[in-house]
Amino acid sequence: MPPVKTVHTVCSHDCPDSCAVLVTIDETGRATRVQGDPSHPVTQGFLCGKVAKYLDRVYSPDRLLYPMRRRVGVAKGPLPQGKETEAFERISWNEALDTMATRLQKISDEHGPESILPYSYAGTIGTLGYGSMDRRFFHRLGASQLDRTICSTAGGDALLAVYGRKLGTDTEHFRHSRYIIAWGANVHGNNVHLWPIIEEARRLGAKLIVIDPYKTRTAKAADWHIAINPGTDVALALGMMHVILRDGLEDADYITGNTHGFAELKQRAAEYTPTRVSAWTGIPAADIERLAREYATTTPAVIRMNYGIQRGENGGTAARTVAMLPALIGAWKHLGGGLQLSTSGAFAWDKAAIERPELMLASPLKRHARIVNMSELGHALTELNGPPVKALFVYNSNPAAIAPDQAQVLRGMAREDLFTVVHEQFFTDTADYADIVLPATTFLEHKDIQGAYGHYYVQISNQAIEPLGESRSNVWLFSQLAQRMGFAESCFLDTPENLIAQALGKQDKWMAGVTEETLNAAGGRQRLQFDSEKNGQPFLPFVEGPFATPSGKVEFYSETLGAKGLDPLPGFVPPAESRHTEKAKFYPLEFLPRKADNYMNSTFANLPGHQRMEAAFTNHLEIHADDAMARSIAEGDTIEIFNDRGSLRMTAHFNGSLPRGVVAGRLNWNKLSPGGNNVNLLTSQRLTDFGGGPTFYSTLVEVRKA
Ligand SMILES: Nc1nc2c(c(=O)[nH]1)N[C@H]1C(S)=C(S)[C@@H](COP(=O)(O)OP(=O)(O)OC[C@H]3O[C@@H](n4cnc5c(=O)[nH]c(N)nc54)[C@H](O)[C@@H]3O)O[C@H]1N2
Ligand SMILES: Nc1nc2c(c(=O)[nH]1)N[C@H]1C(S)=C(S)[C@@H](COP(=O)(O)OP(=O)(O)OC[C@H]3O[C@@H](n4cnc5c(=O)[nH]c(N)nc54)[C@H](O)[C@@H]3O)O[C@H]1N2
Ligand code: SF4
Ligand SMILES: [Mo]
Repeated sequence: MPPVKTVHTVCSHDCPDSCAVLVTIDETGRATRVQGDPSHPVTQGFLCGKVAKYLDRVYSPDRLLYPMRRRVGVAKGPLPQGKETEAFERISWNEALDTMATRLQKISDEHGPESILPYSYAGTIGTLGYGSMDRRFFHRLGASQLDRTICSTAGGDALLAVYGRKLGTDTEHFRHSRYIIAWGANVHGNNVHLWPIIEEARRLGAKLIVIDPYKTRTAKAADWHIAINPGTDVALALGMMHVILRDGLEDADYITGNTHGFAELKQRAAEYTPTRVSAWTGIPAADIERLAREYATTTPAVIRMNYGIQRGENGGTAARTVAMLPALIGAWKHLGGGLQLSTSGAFAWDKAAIERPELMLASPLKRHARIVNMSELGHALTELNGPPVKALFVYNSNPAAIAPDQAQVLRGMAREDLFTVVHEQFFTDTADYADIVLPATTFLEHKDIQGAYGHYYVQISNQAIEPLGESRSNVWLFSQLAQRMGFAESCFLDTPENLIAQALGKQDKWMAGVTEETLNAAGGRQRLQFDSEKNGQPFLPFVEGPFATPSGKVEFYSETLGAKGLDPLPGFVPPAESRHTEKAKFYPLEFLPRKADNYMNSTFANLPGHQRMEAAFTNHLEIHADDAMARSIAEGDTIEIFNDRGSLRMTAHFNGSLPRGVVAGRLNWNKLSPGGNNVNLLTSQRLTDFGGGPTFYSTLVEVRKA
């Protein structure tokens, strides 16, 4: 059948790229093709392997299509894949909404509204789907507030401490770079649209350096892979500063004009000689010297720091220290120089208008509700008092699989006195613990508007097809539920169109004039309107001040962090779970519980096509041959990997991806893992030094033959 229309949507998965996706619809209203929009300057008409197969996900026979209720007498806990519905019975949306309204009201009356905990993250990063009507609903209810720390707050707070705003070198400018460092950034796996731009720069002579303990596909393709010991980036960055300052390679003009605390930083960096830094990082001193000198003398130099380096115990400081490097050498002055962690701070959504925090004052609490850190979910469900959590409302997330210290999380979710609702596209590990499951739409089935954390375009994502079955969007769900609960405020009647208009309402000058209509007229996408570009000059985010920090300068020294009892200067503290500490006597291997290249965190792990692409790594433990031999482990052996928190069975592989002392496994669904747990059984709830983030990559383990 000939296509009847093509609709502009945006991939809403939690990925820096926010690809423009064109969906072809046939006469029956069915989507027949998804393809990248070739006119998008960054995403350039191609989709990653995960989303190129997106129709497999949308039309999967396993889609959750109807509201369901747990059958009486069926205990909460893991269900075999494909058999989940046997534990549930189908109900109507009416009944689901009534049941939820009644239960939530009762729990609120008996235990206080803060005993209700929403749990959501970035199943969709669409502005409405990520946080709008849902926030209004939970605020009005007086539910606990969720601190959404699970991914990026350590690095985000680091960037704010140094520069005051989450901006970075424009992705498109990487093509002008001559020295590109991918620092804790798996570009090929997690940010693939930067890759062709890096390749373009390399054709013009740029060098690519990858700093990562793991030999990623990115590292394999690089000019130089530096396999750093996990958790030691602070030391490496200070060692580079040591060399740069010792040899006078800093940019004195930029430093004098734009920075705060240089003298103190210089004194601190003097302590970090390449020899000392080498002992911590495992990088030869000569390589530290070379890296520092090449970085400081090749112009333009850019760092793609991604969130990998901030997932350890000193992750806030790691991101903060690396972020200072471009200021030290004045890299921000050059087209193609600088650093990118996230571009999200450029999109000035009117969050207050779409989330309405003042609704908390209209709740029975009459005040702002307590804040619960999502990275401590296990603790929240089993140990928190005043009041204890009695209802858990999950959407946009699969905490049974992705939250750290899984044994405690699952113990909490298994509580029969906990009322759990899960709004999902599939029967995830979390849905197995639900009292009520609700079917959610995919980005093809609802409208949204989206920025990005890896480029500077705002995009409209139009609804391409009708919702499958009785699936409904996040906005619809929380609007309906609010009405069931009798919340009279008119904001609960807002449509997606109203919400989009409100999100754009503040009209920050970079977004001024952007509306749903202008976006559609422009083919679905508009570039942010940077002042310099209006004058024909490139957008160089931190070329000059004033900066949005307390001093108005780039802060090498932070009084703000000092006032919180933290070191105002960067300094290296080895993670408690690392080879440098006592605990390593018992658990001598550093474990990287990684993301899968072919899944998106736990998303896609249940789809056969994606499983085939990922098969070479699924439930594998990657280990150095010497570490394996020392434990009498042969290639392909079933091993047990364990620490105080739990034990997993995996298959050992020596593929040269890791240095001695470091092992790696990948995220999967629990119910698809032997033994019923994934790598997060081994991770801890310890938080990062600042930013309240999780510390997945600071995990010590031991391995033995099973
Ligand atoms: N294919 C795919 N793409 C994804 C995702 C996915 O799951 N799969 N997830 C998405 C999400 S939610 C995010 S936040 C982004 C994240 O994208 P990235 O920030 O790239 O995330 P990670 O894969 O966690 O970490 C990047 C690299 O850091 C390395 N690393 C670990 N510890 C250290 C360390 O101590 N020092 C250094 N220098 N490197 C270290 C890891 O080995 C890894 O290769 O990717 C997004 N894109
Ligand atoms: N060991 C280890 N653990 C990790 C990480 C790691 O690298 N290693 N990475 C961490 C990071 S960076 C992150 S960001 C988190 C991610 O953790 P989560 O945000 O929980 O991410 P996903 O596992 O992708 O689960 C998202 C779920 O949302 C659902 N969903 C998608 N769209 C919608 C929608 O519109 N509405 C609703 N209601 N649901 C929707 C999807 O079906 C999916 O099941 O995981 C963290 N956990
Ligand atoms: S997951 Fe990332 S790379 Fe893949 S289509 Fe979505 S935005 Fe693009
Ligand atoms: Mo993330």
